[in-house]
Amino acid sequence: MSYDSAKAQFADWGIDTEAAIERLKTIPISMHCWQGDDVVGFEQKTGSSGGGIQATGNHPGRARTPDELRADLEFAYSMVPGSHRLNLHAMYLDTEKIPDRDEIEYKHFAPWVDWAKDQGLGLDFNPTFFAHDKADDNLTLSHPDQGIRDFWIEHGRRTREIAAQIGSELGSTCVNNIWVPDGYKDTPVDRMAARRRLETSIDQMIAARYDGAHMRDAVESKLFGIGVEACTVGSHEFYMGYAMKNDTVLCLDMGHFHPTENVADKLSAASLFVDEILLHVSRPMRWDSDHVILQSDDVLQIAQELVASDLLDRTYIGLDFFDATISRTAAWVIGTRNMQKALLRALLMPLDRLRSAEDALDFTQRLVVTEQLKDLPFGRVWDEFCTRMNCPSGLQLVDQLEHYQMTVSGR
Ligand code: RNT
Ligand code: ZN
Repeated sequence: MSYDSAKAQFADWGIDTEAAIERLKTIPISMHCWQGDDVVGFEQKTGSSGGGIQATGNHPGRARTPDELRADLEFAYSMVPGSHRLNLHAMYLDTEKIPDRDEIEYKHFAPWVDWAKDQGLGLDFNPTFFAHDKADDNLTLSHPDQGIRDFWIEHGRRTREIAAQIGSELGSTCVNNIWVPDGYKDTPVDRMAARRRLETSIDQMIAARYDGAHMRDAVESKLFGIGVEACTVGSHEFYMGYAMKNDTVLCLDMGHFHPTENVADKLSAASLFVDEILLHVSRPMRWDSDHVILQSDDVLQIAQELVASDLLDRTYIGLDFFDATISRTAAWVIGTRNMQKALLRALLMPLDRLRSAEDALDFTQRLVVTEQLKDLPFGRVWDEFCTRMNCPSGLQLVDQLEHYQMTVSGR
């Protein structure tokens, strides 16, 4: 089928494929650096990432240095249509002598910024509150020991300063996302004290003011993790309240809720009370397993909510998954393209027609239309988008992913 006949078929439903393609071009996705190396980072430490984060698998080709990671990223971005962002964690510093977390400075990340400028990428940032001996107890900003809290507060302060400089260098807001692993394996007696400590620590950490055009703070909640089954200090209620009270961005990770909760449903509700949302799009299979995202109902619904609730301009779309059993570059490409495909599908919905049916309580029409829409040739519009953006699709993509993997499998 030609693109023109696909376009005509959508036009019959009152849908403008050209407008959808143009809009899709402008939506950046923040690709997470940690998919490229199984959340290891460049601090030359051994051992697991801790904090209940676990990449499983041993596929050949893991990036071991910043140069290898950048090479992999350059390939991945060339397979993804449009211009996007990189989400960097503080443990991915690029420097000879590795400073401790409370000593990091902008200069340790400057090579990333130069590279991002060169590649035309935006950057986002994250303090790293795990994979460190001062986080071994799964307590950081809420640790009962003031000295440990101060260490992590200093780390967080520095990441904000770095993020602000990155944002100003690149002329693009750098979101600095705070996630801490803090919690208890078994039922604690003083949840309140732990939560008070977390609140006070974050207050101190984010006290310095930066231009919102350069950096924004985000806070990420979690239901539970391995090792913190009984209580996560930074729960959803905690951070929903924190973000509202302190005007930070609220981060919603799709793997951080009960598996039957619908994260898409939260977007309209939360966005009435916070200005901006950061998404960590992920695929929790039975738990927060961080599988590569698919064009699954959850992801389609997230995209649909962003479009239907008009939230695209105040939502930062980031990805958060890591799978070490498959090609790491392919994982990035598949996941990022799936997010874009979900957005394309959402942009190709006859929203006015569906809204009128809903307002008239004509739920039959709403259902018939949504189901009929599934037969429209979305794949043809996607291919057209890829062609216009000089990106492969179909068998060509399969070949190129396989070929690149072969070039790195000797690592
Ligand atoms: C952990 C959180 C967090 C991390 C990254 C590496 O459960 O999802 O976002 O995945 O910071
Ligand atoms: Zn996350």
